[in-house]
Amino acid sequence: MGLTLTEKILKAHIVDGEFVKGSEIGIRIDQTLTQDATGTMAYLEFEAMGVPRVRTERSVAYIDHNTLQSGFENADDHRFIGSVAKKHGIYFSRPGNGICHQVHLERFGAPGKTLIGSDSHTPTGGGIGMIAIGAGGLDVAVAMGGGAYYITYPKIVNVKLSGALRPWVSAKDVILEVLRRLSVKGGVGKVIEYTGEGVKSLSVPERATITNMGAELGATTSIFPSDETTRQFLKAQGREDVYTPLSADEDAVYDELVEIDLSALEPMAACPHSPDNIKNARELAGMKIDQVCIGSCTNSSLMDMMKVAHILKGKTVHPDVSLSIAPGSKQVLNMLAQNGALSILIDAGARILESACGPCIGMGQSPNSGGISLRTFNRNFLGRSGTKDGQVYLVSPELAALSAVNGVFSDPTELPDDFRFEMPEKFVVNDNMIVPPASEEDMDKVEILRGPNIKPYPDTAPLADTIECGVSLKVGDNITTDHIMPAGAKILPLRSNIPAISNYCFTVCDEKFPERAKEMGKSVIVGGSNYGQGSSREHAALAPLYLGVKAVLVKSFARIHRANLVNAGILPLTFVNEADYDKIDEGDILLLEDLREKVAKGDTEYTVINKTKGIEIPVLCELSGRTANIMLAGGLLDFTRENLK
Ligand code: MIC
Ligand code: SF4
Repeated sequence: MGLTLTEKILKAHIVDGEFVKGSEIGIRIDQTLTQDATGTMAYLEFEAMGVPRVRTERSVAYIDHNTLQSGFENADDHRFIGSVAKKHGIYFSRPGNGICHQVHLERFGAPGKTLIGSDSHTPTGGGIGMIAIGAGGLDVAVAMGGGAYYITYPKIVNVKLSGALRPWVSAKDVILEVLRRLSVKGGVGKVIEYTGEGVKSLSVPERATITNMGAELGATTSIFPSDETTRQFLKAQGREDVYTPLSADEDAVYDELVEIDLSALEPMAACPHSPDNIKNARELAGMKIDQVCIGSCTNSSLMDMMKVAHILKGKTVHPDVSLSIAPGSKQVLNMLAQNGALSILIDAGARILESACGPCIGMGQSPNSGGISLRTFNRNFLGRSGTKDGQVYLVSPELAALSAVNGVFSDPTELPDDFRFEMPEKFVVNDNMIVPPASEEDMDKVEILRGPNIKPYPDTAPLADTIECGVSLKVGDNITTDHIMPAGAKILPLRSNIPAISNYCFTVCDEKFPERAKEMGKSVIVGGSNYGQGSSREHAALAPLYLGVKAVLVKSFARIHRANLVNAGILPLTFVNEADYDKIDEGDILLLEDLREKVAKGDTEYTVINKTKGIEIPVLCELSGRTANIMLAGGLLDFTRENLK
């Protein structure tokens, strides 16, 4: 029986477990990446493990999320990460060099390699045939120390592409179509593998747009084959040596099939407040808009920017619209400057931002009250833009640019078919903003620079035998990590300080939550399905840990967040009968007994006694041998320390 591409790469990297669907496997990690908003914590964790030098083939620390520097905190974090990187063998991509995923694709990614990154959009690397997975910072720290990364051996979905996109229909529309069909939880436990004749018609940046936003499916990752297009892209980056052709076997067997005829697609938008709330552009055409933001790791390649420049050429941004543009990397910005396109953008009235995440994570450019904002980004969760009632639509760069000129939501397929873009034979390569680490001989001379806002990892304790405490919060379905641990210009600078950032935990849902949880001392959170979707931020587990949350009981979890809860030593529980969700209210006192014995024995069926209501509720706690030991130890940090001894 033939193998899928995913299986081929996983097979070449498996170091623990059996190749059986649904079981836990450990894979060797070739490359890691971190960004600054998750990086400080990841490097504190790495330091706590006591490994002197990273054991990966390549580890890179990027500074891209938190670049406003409105106080000393960000700059301190940047210096801390830079110094840790230098000491421990990690390449350091300085602020200004670009968004981690864009730069990693350009400068470091390699077909057939495994990459984990402390950012959920790490699957961008799937655009050149990598198995690239988003993970919590602690998992990345362990991988840097040479430890395996554990995933559930995934189901593999074959998204078979045929045809080619019509003019002004975009790679963004491909992933919006996949989201429309599968939903934000449709990818959980799965890898999305793209195959078929249609693949050939897509350039590497287009493929990367699709794998990047595949994160919104909840998928483990997404991957494209590595083919002649990949070779040319790598060659143009001066890295042809890392090219290797890779694809699934002809007779590979997939778990699911999704067929998409690219030529039948039309421009689409993900409407507020979920990436799977899809409408065709036609239905929205004419709607007045207030803001357009172009950029982010999803759509900030040279090709995207050239399309935008083509549409803006000789035009002026509509008087009622603010247009901001953030090219994804120094390479892209530099090439736009050299070929004159930057001048076209400036001339049209675009507000050029630095090559960083910026508005995507609420670092500036929040829309006006109730404002309608078209963004080429990947997430439009409630409040993420920084304006609570902001209405964010996720669209392609071409749709965004045309709408910015017209002042209303516009369908770009109305434009004349006169845009041609040839991928450059050579990109402008200058890695002067990537600082290599100190040599092994010099590493001891490097001083770690710690600012006063950088606080240690919260206290942990081995799993208690009994949990008896109240429900501090009950929330509904599709709770995102932006609900649990919001970001934005005010809160992001606190990422290195768990006591301080925990004061904002869940405040999007309930402003009183942090105070109440602290008063209760210990508590349980109850939630609906797909709890914790979105980002990889382990702060969404560390802040609850700091606030005394002992268990989270929900209908279902998103992958990375569940792993982060286990890593933080918080018990992840799911209802056996979803209807039992209605049998618990905020304030109820819950009791779980004999936990240590049950976890150690690998029992999965537990009973929650709702003492307030006098009822018993069956729940599942699915921990395998390894995750059970992590839980017993009080989290992955303690577990790793014990195992390193
Ligand atoms: C995001 O897009 O939500 C982020 C900000 O990049 C996060 C990481 C973080 O919260 O620091 C992610 O995607 O993992
Ligand atoms: Fe940055 Fe936005 Fe991409 Fe997250 S999704 S890495 S915040 S650009």
